[in-house]
Amino acid sequence: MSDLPALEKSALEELRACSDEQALRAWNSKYLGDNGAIKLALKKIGSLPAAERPAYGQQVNRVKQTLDQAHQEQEGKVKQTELERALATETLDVTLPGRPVARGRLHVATQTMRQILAIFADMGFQVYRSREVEDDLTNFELLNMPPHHPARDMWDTFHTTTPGVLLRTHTSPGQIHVMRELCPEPIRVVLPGMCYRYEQITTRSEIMFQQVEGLAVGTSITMADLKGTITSFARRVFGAERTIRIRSSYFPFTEPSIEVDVDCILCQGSGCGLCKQTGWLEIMGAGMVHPVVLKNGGYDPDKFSGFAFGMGPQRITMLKYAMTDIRLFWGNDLRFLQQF
Ligand code: FA5
Repeated sequence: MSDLPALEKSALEELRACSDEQALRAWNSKYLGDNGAIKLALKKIGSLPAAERPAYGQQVNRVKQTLDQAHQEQEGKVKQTELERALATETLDVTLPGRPVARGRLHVATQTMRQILAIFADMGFQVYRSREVEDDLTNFELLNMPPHHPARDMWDTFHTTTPGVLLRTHTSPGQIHVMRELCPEPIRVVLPGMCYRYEQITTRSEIMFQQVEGLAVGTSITMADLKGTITSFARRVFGAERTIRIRSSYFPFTEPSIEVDVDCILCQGSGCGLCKQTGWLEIMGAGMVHPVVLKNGGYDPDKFSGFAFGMGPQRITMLKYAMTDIRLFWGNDLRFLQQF
């Protein structure tokens, strides 16, 4: 029994010297752990004469309790000291400004699209959303292009694995959907959205690009209305002084068909790199809705007439900012996107 007071004394002395959690853990396994001094003392009971065992056992338990309690107290002290040290050294300045959150912005294509739709809204055109996956019938046939019509060559097409189902090559099939939905009411709509063509990608052509279609149908709509609408639009987008030029063209779904140029926004028509020295920039295809298309939409061409136009807002953006490569639009390069 004589070894127990010495054990208790040295254990308590060592415990007082423990100033951090690591030292406390080492002390704990030395004295109270599975192979610690107290366990050894308890094992020793079996080897003592029977008469001494109860007194020795009581002593060991008392020392164990003392050490347990002392350990708890020392642990509390160490934790408190650690907390005070942390509070004193690791100060937090809550008045510092926070880290700024990176703010996104609208893509330049979306900005242009919204501007175009807003201009047409001012002229009374509503937005009509039409599907991007079309059938051959609506994308071509009902627009006056029967199978094997040579004009189909103007629109290289992505076909799906379902026969007759394709990605629309232009927004014009939307004309059929609107007419069939609203007939016999007069129509004034714009149809924005993505179009797809199986084309060579170049600085001016993408396989996936936006268009904005316009359609007006009524009982006394003439080419003068088309001209007035386009002139008004061009002046809002490119500047109040703009004039437009109309060239005759061909689309199967309009008759007569035209292509529209605006005088160059950079050189005012005198000739420069942007307009390739012509003084003019092409902005859209258009025309008076073909009688066959009016009929396919449900309108009697003897009573109703209409105009339609189709433009590429990305090409308009390129003209506005003198951009040279259409591939920048969907390239996801922040150096490009952050300029707008
Ligand atoms: C058409 O798609 C006709 N549907 C337009 C139309 C509508 C005419 C209504 C008459 C009446 P076009 O293929 O020219 O026409 O395309 C129209 C515009 O879409 C072009 O002027 C151009 O701005 C844009 N566009 C055409 N192909 C691409 C392409 N690969 N990449 C980017 N923009 C394109």
